[in-house]
Amino acid sequence: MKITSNKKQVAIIMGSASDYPIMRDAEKILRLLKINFDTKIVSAHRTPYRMFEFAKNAHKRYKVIIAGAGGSAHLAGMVSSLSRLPVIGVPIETKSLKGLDSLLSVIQMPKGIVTATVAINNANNAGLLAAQILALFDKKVEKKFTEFRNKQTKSVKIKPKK
Ligand code: RP5
Repeated sequence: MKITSNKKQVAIIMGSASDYPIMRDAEKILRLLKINFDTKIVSAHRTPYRMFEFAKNAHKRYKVIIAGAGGSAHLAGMVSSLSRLPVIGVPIETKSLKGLDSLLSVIQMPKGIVTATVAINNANNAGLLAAQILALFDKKVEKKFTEFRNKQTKSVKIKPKK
């Protein structure tokens, strides 16, 4: 008997719809690697109860969480504190401080609670890191990720075009 499941491998969450143009890059790379995901808006400040509910139950549906936020970007850290899943934070660029505020908010976690952090706006790399985590125990993802890496390596020319 086939057991159907609505489980997804990755949750992509973001503090605001305004983060979506950047967070789409995580969706794109996950799609390329045939990794299924859900995408949701979950704000640490504007929807704290939604964030709590999401984070407390995330391990029932997902294996990795990608969390993007900008400015006083507490989403990834707070979700890390509430969930045992690995959380990858994406600091979103801001107008006032160019995303340095977001970067420091996401990366400077206290000892004992971990958030992996990618470069400002680099949701693509968050997707890749999620894939690398999944590849540890998922042969299909491992194969897709290795193919991606090999293709990328081959695409780098030895000489720049004149
Ligand atoms: C953060 O505030 C969001 O993650 C977003 O990056 C930033 C601005 O949000 P909006 O004012 O555009 O909704 O919470």
